[in-house]
Amino acid sequence: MRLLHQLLCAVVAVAAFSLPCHAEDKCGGIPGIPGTPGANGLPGRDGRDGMKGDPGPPGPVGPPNGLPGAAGRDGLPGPEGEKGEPGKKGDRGEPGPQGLPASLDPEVQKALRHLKQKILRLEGVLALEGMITKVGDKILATDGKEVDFETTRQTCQNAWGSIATPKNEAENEAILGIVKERNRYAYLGMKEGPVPGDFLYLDRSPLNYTNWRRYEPNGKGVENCVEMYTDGGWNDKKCNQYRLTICEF
Ligand code: MMA
Ligand code: CA
Repeated sequence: MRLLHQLLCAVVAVAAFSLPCHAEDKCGGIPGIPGTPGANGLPGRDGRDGMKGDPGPPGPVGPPNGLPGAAGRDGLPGPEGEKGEPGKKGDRGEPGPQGLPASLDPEVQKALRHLKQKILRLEGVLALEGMITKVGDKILATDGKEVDFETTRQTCQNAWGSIATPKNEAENEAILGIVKERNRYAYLGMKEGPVPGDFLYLDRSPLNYTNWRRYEPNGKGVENCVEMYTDGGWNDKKCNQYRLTICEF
């Protein structure tokens, strides 16, 4: 503003200095000295807004007792747990429809005939091979071992049989066949009872067949077991001898 003012004054001064004279006296005088500068003008208008400043520094950490955040997502499933206790037994089911008695069921009867045939064939093979002796409904067999009475009993029981017990002459002869073949005495399935000289089957029932040798039994109360000689005769004998194992089935 001030510069513009000075420029204007200079123009006025030069213009006045170079004015042509028109033959008057007043013309051609010495220009006067410039006046004093005028007073300052009014303030100009505001300038444009400046550029946006940089973001300020982060604020201070908040107080420690802030509210907890929302719960996180569920984790992966854990390993399988141990097997639980068995549940309670269920109620009994309704009874099934009435079936035929096995004795009248042709299917069952046919199956039984087949089984019997197969078993007979197997017994035939075993008898032919000398592995068993058939006598009546009994089958006799030996493992060829000589052991005491209790061991014989246990061996036969373990084989789902019992120690050979002759209950008639045919059975006695069948056992004798094995005794003679092996040329070994064998214990029989009987023992002295509470009465000395009185022998019983192992189920404690009285003997209904005997084949004592002459003068036997003679070991009253001392010889509690019975052995078969190689002639088929019986002798009461102590139970701790080693005798051929013969079982019946
Ligand atoms: C042995 C013994 C007895 C048996 C007699 C028969 C000497 O005893 O085996 O049990 O009665 O022989 O002579
Ligand atoms: Ca004796």
